[in-house]
Amino acid sequence: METHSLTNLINKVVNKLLESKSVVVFTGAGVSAESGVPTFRDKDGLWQKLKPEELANFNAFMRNPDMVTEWYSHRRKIMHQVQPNPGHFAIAELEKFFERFAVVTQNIDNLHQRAGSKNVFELHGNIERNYCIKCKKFYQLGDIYPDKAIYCECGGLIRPDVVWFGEMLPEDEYESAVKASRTCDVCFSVGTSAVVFPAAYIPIYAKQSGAFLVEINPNPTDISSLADVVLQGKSGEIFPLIVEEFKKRKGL
Ligand code: BV8
Ligand code: ZN
Repeated sequence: METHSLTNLINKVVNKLLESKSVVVFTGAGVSAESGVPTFRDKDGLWQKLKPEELANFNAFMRNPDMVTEWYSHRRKIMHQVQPNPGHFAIAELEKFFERFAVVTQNIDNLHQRAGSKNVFELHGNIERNYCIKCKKFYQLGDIYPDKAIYCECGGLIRPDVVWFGEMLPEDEYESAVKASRTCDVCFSVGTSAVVFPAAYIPIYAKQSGAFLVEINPNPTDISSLADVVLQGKSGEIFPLIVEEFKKRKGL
């Protein structure tokens, strides 16, 4: 990890990108912070001062389906009111220049897809999808935001299709993400505290497989010491600078 000026570090990253064929962008809640979506562990935190582990888990849901259903409705409402930010758009733009490019996100907010990213692996699910815990029937709630538990015609409780603590990640998404991380030339870790596993293995596998690891985060994290370059700052400000310099160097 070097402590040159931001410009030097961005040039270092762009030099690497120019000689690369395959890129992975691993993202967490921080990439959506500038869109107005609250992160988990920053000071502004959640809607209630409960820990995510207390709300984002199956037992909490079975104990209090009304509260957890209302919490997800509240978060879905925010996600419907916000827009992707320049960081999401810059990631979507960079994808166009690489035949092998994957966004591996821990976010459930759909903002990467809304910004135009094509190859997105959602390791923790997507808040727009819901399903009945009994018959597994899928439901799209669209613009209804139930403030208490909702039930399927079979009588089963309907839950969000997100990965709660203690739950397995979607196998195919995770497998594809691990494969991409093991074969990429450059891996970005953007807006994540990298404390939740197994998702946080992605940048570690990339580094272990010889990728150039770039962290973009205003604060230090558990993987900062692993990164080849740490760009300290907001992703909505930094990622567009990287793409701008990259396009300039390609004469675009
Ligand atoms: C699993 C989805 C086991 C729902 C989330 C005991 C029992 C079981 C498992 C465990 C256990 N103890 C530990 C574990 C493992 C556990 C875990 O890792 N716990 C941690 C807390 C220690 N993991 C699990 O339980 C996983 N499953 O292990 O299953 C198993 C194994 C085999 C068979 C069966 C079961 C499942 C984990 C998934 C949990 N679901 N969310 C929802 O969203 O509601 S996790 C939640 O935290 C988020 O989804 C997010 O994905 C995750 C990480 O948070 P971040 O995205 O990093 O956000 P955070 O707020 O932390 O950080 C934001 C960062 O952005 C900060 O660094 C900040 O500086 C930065 N930032 C702020 N502004 C900006 C910015 N960066 C850039 N620009 C800005 N503007
Ligand atoms: Zn059902």
